Amino acid sequence: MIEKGMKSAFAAIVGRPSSGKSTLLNALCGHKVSIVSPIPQTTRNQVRGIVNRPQGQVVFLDTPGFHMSEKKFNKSMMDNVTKSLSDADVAVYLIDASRKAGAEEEGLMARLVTLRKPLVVALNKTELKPNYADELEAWVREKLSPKAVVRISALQETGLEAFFDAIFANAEEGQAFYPEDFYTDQDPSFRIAEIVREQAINRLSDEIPHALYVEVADRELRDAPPAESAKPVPTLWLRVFLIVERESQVGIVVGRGGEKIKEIRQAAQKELGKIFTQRIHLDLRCKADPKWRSKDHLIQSILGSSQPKE
Ligand SMILES: Nc1nc2c(ncn2[C@@H]2O[C@H](COP(=O)(O)OP(=O)(O)OP(=O)(O)O)[C@@H](O)[C@H]2O)c(=O)[nH]1
Ligand SMILES: [Mg+2]
Repeated sequence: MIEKGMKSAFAAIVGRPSSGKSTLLNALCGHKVSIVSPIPQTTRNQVRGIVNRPQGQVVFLDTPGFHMSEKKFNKSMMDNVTKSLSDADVAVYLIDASRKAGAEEEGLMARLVTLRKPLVVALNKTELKPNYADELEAWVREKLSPKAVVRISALQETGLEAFFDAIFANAEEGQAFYPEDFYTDQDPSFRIAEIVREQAINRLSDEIPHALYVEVADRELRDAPPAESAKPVPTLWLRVFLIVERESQVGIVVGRGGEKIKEIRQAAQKELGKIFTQRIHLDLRCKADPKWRSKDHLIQSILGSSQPKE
């Protein structure tokens, strides 16, 4: 039964790479749901974040940054944008207001023009100076006739109340999709792989962040051997691989004397400790899988659903 006046909606957040979609999702949910980095094309999957408010429930869908590319992997990533737009009741177009609109903006706009769904535009990074919010707002109002345009800073968490009001104003009355205590529905292995990937890409540069995927090879809950007179500690044992495209990249990820991979492992272990209640034991290794980005079965498994399999 639908409680009177309660609303619910799926809202897809789309925008070009690095416009701040994942930062916004995390700010809306109040939890780290989606990984963030300064490197474009960080998000590869549809990642769901659930928000419960007095007005009802919104399931936000984070998506990969929209960009034009002929590469197989990138094209499949863009299928996740298309799927999210089709799953959504409301579309959110997030624009980095500290930059002028470019070709990617035009390409995305061409898709949004034909979308028969309510559209809310959020101009992000508005705390930066100078910014192009005024001209971007005039441009989107003319081209897309959005239901609302709001100015926000996902990083500083400003403008979010007006943003929520715009979303709920365009949501229908309906039942919650998830229980109230859920803030995401990600499969635990997906979440672990993403946290490890985030800590790795934030410590690597050049082509490596894009040449990387993460595989959780083993995940087991065990009682760690009790220390003298202490109770056994529930521990999540993880064996995880950082997989790159070339043998020469393995050396870079591992670093001199194994320093780099140790740094990644320690940082990932700390981040995972914030999410899981168990103690984390992370065994992290790196290997190469040449040309993985053009292998269909891998693309499918890496870019497939972030939710548990039925
Ligand atoms: N100054 C400022 N930086 C922001 C803001 N929002 C996000 N950022 C930064 O922008 C960079 C990209 O943020 P993400 O949230 O990863 O961007 P994204 O749109 O999810 O990127 P992709 O997943 O690659 O498409 C990070 O360095 C963020 O800290 C903001 O409101 N102000
Ligand atoms: Mg992202």
